[in-house]
This record gives sequence, C-alpha cells and structure tokens, in this order.
Amino acid sequence: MKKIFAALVATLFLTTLTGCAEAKPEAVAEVSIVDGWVRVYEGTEAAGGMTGGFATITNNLDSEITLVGASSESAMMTEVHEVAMVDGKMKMQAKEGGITIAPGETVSLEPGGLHVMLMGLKQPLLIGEEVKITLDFEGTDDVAVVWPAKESLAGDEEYVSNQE
Ligand SMILES: [Cu+2]
Repeated sequence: MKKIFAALVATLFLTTLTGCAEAKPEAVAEVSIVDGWVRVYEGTEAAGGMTGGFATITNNLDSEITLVGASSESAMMTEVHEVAMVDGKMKMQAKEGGITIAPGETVSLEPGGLHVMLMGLKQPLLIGEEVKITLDFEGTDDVAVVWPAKESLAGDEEYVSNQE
C-alpha cells in the first residue's frame, strides 16, 4: 500500500512539473519490448546464414501499432516472418502487412511462430554476442533493441529458402 501511494505521489508530482504542456506521461513507454533474443543453433550461426530474433512486444497505446519491418547491421536483410501451413507443410514466410498489435495487447515472437528474420549474417554469430536491431513500427516510433544471441534447439522451422 505504501509503495502504491508513493508511486501515486510521484505521478502527481510529475504531472505538476510538466503542467499543461503536451508532454505525455514518461513513465510508460508506447511499446514495451522484453525478453528479446536471437537464436544460435548448436553454438554458432555461420556468416551468410540466417536466424530468427524473438521477443515479447506490448502495445501500451490506445491505438493499434504494426511491426512492419526491421533492420540490423549484422545482416544483409531483415524481415518480419510468420510460420504458416503451406501445401500441408510448415514453412516460414514474410508476414504480409506486418504484425499488428491491438491497444493494450501483447504479442510473442517465438521459435515456430512469428519472428524477426535475419538473413545473410555478415559474420558468424556466437552465443553471448549482442545483436543490434531496429524494429520498424507503424503507429509508433521505431525502436532500437540489443538482443543477446542464445542457443536454442526449439521450434526447428525450416530456415532455408521461402521461395521455391
Ligand atoms: Cu523466418
């Protein structure tokens, strides 16, 4: 109870400080991105290879946002992908229209599902390395993140060509 009260006082104080300016409450980011990571399969991803980035994204706004793309200095190309059933096979492909997140909703990017695809890695990616990625949103500002490379064998979707 004490903590809640203290937080409330802090909020009131902030509100007083910013007065009637157009400033938005600074305490809550428009979009929260947590637990981000990039997958390394069996210790390393070779240069030229591809892998997925994953995270949990929450839209804190009152309006819809869409993750339409991404970019990274670590890869030649970065796209937003989904894993879908195509002709009876699970395949991954570019997510048409991006990933839309409703107001207040949370979407998980995880192996076997939605992910940020890093294609054409510029150098080998090792466990523990940090990958800088900029997430390109519509409806809110782009967000720069740094995701650690972690080993995972889960969700072994086909990381080969999505154009046959
Ligand atoms: Cu992919």
